[in-house]
Amino acid sequence: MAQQPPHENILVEREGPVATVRLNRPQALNALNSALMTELADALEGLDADDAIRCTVLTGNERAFAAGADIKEMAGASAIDMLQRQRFTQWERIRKLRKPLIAAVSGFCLGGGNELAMCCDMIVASESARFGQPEINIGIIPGAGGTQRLTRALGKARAMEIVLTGRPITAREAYAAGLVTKVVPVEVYLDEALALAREIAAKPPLAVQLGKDAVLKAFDTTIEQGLDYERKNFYLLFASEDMREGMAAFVEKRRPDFKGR
Ligand code: DAK
Repeated sequence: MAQQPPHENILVEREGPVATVRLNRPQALNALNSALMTELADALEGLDADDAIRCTVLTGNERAFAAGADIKEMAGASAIDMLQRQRFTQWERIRKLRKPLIAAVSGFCLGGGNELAMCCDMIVASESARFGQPEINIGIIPGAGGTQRLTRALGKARAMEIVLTGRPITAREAYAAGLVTKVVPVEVYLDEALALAREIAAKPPLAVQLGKDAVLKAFDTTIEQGLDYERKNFYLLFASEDMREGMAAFVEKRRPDFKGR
């Protein structure tokens, strides 16, 4: 793995093929300042490039996944400052990760925090999680994908309500609306996310990667282009050793040993 400098705003742990990255500014409800976002993008890219890691869980703490971008950092900024800070770069780096990223969310998941959770491939939520885009209350709108991803996930009517009222929804509402994968008691939300990560980490990594890639493609293609894209990823997997191993193991009634090749 590429050497990474020590982090001030996040904690990174690894256990076998699963890494956990924890947002760690509890005094500010994990508000996403520039330093945190840079550390996060660096760390996630490092894990994405690490052959030993197959899935990552991104979490906060019980009280907050993240309460949004750091308002204190943004408060004095001009439009040109915002443009020149180029904060979208870090978000783009996270959006382009190839390995699966699971958000384990408890408590406040607001503004940029919700946008970050929605950049992840799945969300495991504790019953106490609250998802919202309260930017309207401070005179702005979501700036890191909230209007687009919420609308795709929940449909226009629910997305409009969330973006225009700023009112958060509960974990159960988020589940019913299709935003989150599962809702579990607060005591086990991280364990559940880790169990999901371990389950995915045991699958053939190339198939996982190309499956993620194909699902994400559905957001920006016509059905015709999407089906064509899926088919090409599907064919490509017939060039993998893991496909031979998976099918041979099925025929021979044994457990497959996937290598990621
Ligand atoms: N920024 C900075 N500090 C925050 C914060 C935030 N978003 N949220 C909470 N904190 C700080 C509080 O200021 C407080 O600090 P101290 O006063 O103790 O120093 C501490 O965290 C604890 O918060 P509270 O005392 O307020 O705790 P409560 O339980 O009373 O209330 C709350 C919790 C979540 C309801 C409340 O803190 C709150 O309303 N927070 C703000 C939520 C919010 O409006 N979020 C949206 C922010 S705008 C971009 C990418 C993304 C974005 C923008 C640009 N680019 C790529 C360019 C995203 C924008 C946003 O997210």
